[in-house]
Amino acid sequence: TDLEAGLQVSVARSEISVEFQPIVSPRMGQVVTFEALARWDRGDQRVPPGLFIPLAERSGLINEIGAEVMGQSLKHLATWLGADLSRSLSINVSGVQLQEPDFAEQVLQLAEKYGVGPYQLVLEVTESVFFDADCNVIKQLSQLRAAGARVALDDFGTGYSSLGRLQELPVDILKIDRTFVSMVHTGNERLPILSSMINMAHSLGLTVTAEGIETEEQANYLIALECDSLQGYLFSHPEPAGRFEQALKTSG
Ligand code: G
Ligand code: G
Ligand code: NA
Ligand code: MN
Repeated sequence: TDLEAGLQVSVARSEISVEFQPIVSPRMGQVVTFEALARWDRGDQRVPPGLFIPLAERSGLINEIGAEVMGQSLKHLATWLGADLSRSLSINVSGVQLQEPDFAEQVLQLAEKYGVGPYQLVLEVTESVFFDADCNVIKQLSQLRAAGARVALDDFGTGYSSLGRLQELPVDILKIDRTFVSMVHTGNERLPILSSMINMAHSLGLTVTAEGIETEEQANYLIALECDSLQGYLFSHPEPAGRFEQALKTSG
């Protein structure tokens, strides 16, 4: 299609960029890490990732896009580590990338190239990467975890996994999907599903991040449930790296 041809051209010209969204600690809102998010500006129009990522997955371009995102992200992380702006980075990984037999090796080599420790990386995957029970997916994730990287289960609660199945998955962090967070509003005081998810995750030894925090009320609610970190427009929209580096300079 036209969009697919356009994406191919943009990838070849290295026109895919990356924005970063802070993930903060409940204590004083300190930034603990950033999530890297791919951006495609087609001329002066930004194509949403929800549109071009699935397209890239079908055409196989996702491998090149993933490598580009990983390279740009690690380069920024390397400078941020030096300036103590962030100690780690979360990167979204598609199930298609995890089907490559040398995916883990490539990530570890890139990390080494930029002087980043594997333990400073979080790979975000969705439940769907586990559906096919592809041995290679588990193998790649296990290799990364053995090297010290962490795996986050993204958009949790929107797929088909039960809380019970969590136990079997090779993950370290649970990211609660923003549809659950958006249920937190005045007049909706009791949300047993949220506390169940967080308690279950904690009892399995996982760390919990809540996505899509837009109000103080939502932040306070999730903090009261002992959520470990928070992400959302309340703290910051995704922004180009320069925006955070600027803030670092002005804060001295
Ligand atoms: O940034 P935004 O909310 O528009 O992202 C929409 C979706 O695109 C999210 O589900 C996000 O995980 C996905 N996405 C964004 N960047 C990347 C990327 O670099 N790789 C993959 N695989 N998915 C991404
Ligand atoms: O699927 P994933 O969790 O990777 O999606 C991340 C996307 O969610 C990003 O594209 C980002 O723009 C979007 N996002 C981040 N914070 C918020 C928020 O507080 N509210 C809404 N509606 N979207 C958010
Ligand atoms: Na994601
Ligand atoms: Mn995410």
